[in-house]
Amino acid sequence: MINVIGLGYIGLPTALMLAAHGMDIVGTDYSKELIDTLKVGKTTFKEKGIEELFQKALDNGITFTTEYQRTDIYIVSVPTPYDSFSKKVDAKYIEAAVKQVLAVCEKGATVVIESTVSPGTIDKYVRPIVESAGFSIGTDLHLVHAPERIIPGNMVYELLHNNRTIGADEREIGEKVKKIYASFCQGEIIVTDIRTAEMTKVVENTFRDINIAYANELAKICRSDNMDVYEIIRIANKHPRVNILSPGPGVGGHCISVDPWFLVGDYPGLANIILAARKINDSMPEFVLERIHDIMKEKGMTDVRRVGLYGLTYKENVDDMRESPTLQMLESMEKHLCGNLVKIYDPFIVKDVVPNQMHSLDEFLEAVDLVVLMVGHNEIKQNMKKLNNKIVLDTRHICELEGTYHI
Ligand code: SAJ
Repeated sequence: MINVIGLGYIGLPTALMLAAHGMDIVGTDYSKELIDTLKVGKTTFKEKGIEELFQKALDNGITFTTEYQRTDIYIVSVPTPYDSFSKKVDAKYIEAAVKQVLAVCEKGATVVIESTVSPGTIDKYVRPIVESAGFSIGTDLHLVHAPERIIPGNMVYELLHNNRTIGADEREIGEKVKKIYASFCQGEIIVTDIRTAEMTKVVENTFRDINIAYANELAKICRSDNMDVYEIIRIANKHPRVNILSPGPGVGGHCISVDPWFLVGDYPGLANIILAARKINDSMPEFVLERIHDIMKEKGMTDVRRVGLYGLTYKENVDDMRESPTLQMLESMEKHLCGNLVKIYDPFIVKDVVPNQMHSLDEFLEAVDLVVLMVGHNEIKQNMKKLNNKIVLDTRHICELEGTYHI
């Protein structure tokens, strides 16, 4: 039996996928509310293909509980925030999970950490907990790092098809865990040591952050000299070795906007491009605010209550708001005492989470003159014509209506 600990955006699909492929799975989460929801077969977030996967997993006997189980394999998938002061990984949730595993596990158990961690975290934070509980690593307990790589919005497909990394300092344990993931993963599974796996995962997300920062910096450069950044990127990308990403209102989500900080925190003075990229990406919400200000001035608009932000999530077609650029913009507007005046709408966020949240696209459009497209949800792409008589600031390059402003 495998006990999957932490049933969020990564833990749940992983548990379901393993169960759907014949593994004996029990999922554990500290939230009773979440467990009660899962027990009745309901998903807690929207994701393509997850409902079918859930059904298969239920058919194969997956169970959910708030209790840690006595078993020989644990997969830990809990959040790893960063300490905003030191910029280092905050391993408190991993530490808490490992302590609870140690309280119930058999000697000889394997603990697989899926959560993203900075290089050296498992050695620095997990090893001492295990050893002080009287377990000897390598005999009484085996440690593995198997970082996930799936992209929200296409998780089920990517779980099946992406290549994976398994980090284990004991080769045979790495091979044993590889077999578990190979039950569903059709990609290549590379076994390496723990520290290399930790570093590789952080490096992947940092690579993307730096590439997005380049696109964002180009957007600022082009804006300053009245050039069309999208046309420039489109043409540059015709070069066989150039592939510039898309500028946007900032980098959100709990991965790409967080993981590069681990390298900045751990390697001060060395992680220079990485730090510069973070700063550029973090400056984008403020840049969008400046654009709104300029457009309002140009159009003679004075009432900020007629400004509407479309999209609260960190990217298109997901319901995840963590580190979302829209929330960062609202926070910044709060400082100028106008954060509670603008109108907000997102079809993926039905609960009221910010002031002036509208509940349908029509209600939203009725209430505003300037629409700022923060996210490219399919809903807005399909209804673009409804923006015909609006002033539109498109931060995602999805609107082709004449007169549209861009970042
Ligand atoms: N973004 C841009 N321009 C782009 C691409 C993205 O502004 O050209 C923005 C998005 O709008 C979003 C943010 O960047 O706000 C991040 O979105 P994303 O789609 O690039 O990535 P995530 O955070 O959803 O998922 C990433 C993925 N990592 C990489 O592609 C290297 C995924 O594979 C990881 O599993 C995931 O992080 C994770 O959990 O670590």
